[in-house]
Amino acid sequence: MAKGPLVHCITNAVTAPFVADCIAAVGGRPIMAEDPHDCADLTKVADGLCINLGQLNEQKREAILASLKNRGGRPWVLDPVGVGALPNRLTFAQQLLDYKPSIIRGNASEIYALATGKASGSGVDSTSLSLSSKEWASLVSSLLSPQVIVTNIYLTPYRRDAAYAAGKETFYSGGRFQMGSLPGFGCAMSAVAATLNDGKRSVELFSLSAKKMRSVSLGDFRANFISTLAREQRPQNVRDMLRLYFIAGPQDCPDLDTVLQAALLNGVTCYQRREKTAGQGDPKGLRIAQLSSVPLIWNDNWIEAVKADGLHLGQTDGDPKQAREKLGPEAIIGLSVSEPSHWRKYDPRYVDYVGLGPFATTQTKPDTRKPLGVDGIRKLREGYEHVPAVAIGGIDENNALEALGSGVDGIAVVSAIAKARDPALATRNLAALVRSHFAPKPWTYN
Ligand code: 3NM
Repeated sequence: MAKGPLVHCITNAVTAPFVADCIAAVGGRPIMAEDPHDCADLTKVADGLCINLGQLNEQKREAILASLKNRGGRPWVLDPVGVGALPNRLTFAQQLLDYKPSIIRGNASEIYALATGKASGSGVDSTSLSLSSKEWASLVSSLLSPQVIVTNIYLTPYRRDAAYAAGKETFYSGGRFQMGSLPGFGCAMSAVAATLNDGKRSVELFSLSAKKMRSVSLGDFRANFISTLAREQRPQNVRDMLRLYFIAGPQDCPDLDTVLQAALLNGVTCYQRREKTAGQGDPKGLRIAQLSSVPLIWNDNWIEAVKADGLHLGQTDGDPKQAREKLGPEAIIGLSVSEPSHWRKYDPRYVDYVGLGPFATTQTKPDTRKPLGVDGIRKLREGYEHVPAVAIGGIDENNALEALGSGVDGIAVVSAIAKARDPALATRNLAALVRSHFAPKPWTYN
């Protein structure tokens, strides 16, 4: 997907291209700067930071410290490559713990060394350690990081990875043998964790993707893995995009440019341009939308959609298959669904999400049907709960949480922002409601 998080990754040359491709596959934009001056500047604008100690040298140490000293409160991931075998790296990695990594990802030998100060590995690979689950939990909690991922924590009876997060341990089957034989999968898992700001999701994605690749040979494994990873993560990225979906065109408010700027700066996660009359020029606001990090989707305008991030189709707006062929695999394609028969046009190969509505009475689109409410949305979605979906129609600050209670991934609004007396405030209030609905439950370490 376009316009994902900018992820600064200091990593090793052996795996850098693969790591960069994996960041891109899950929707991020990789930047692998290593000059200490670049690192200091970059850390201020990057959304994610991954520090990997592979091929450590003097300049890299300086670059790493410049990044960490300038990162402000931004989360960062530590990948202590090779500390199980190399005392020099281990000392440095232990110093880096003072900068409080949000996520640490390493193999069993590396995490063991980092937590105990004792070397245990034979290289950058993992050595089998016969620690009990309880011993691991205690070692990991001494690192005081919100999430710790240990790959190859148990090599027998089969390879397993573990995530320690929210005071809990979760195991994942650790993928195909190729992931152990080819270098780069651990480094890539750390970088994906930095992109998604979630180590647990990263290890889960690697496990899911590897399971889908049973018959791939060693030589083709990396390339296939990148495609599989992208396919696995895409629906989640679409869901994140749907959280607060703003739709508007010149017909919805006299000063659309100003409203759009307010919406983009205050928390909308997607903007759909919906013009009742085509060809209304290229106003300033639209250019801002193109430049912003928020995806821009056109409603039924195939020509403009080519230059944007995607297209939304009503039931009478044309064929999703043709849209996919024309716009390509990266484009985000949405479809309106208001009654069960409308699912006939839905095909997961072509459509990324659906808009379900109207949720409540709306003045904005006069030809809508009877409002569906929570029960109607649930019923309409039966059998299609896995499809990313946004509720639309008559949603504002008063009923946003009710609409989200129907199980959708987000809310789409026109008038709640476009006609608000203070569009910036209305956006902030709606964004806060959406965040409160999707906020992870609080947790503490045992
Ligand atoms: N589609 P407001 S309702 C564009 O039910 C649109 O498919 C709908 O505007 C549908 O947020 C709608 O101002 C208008 O109610 C939503």
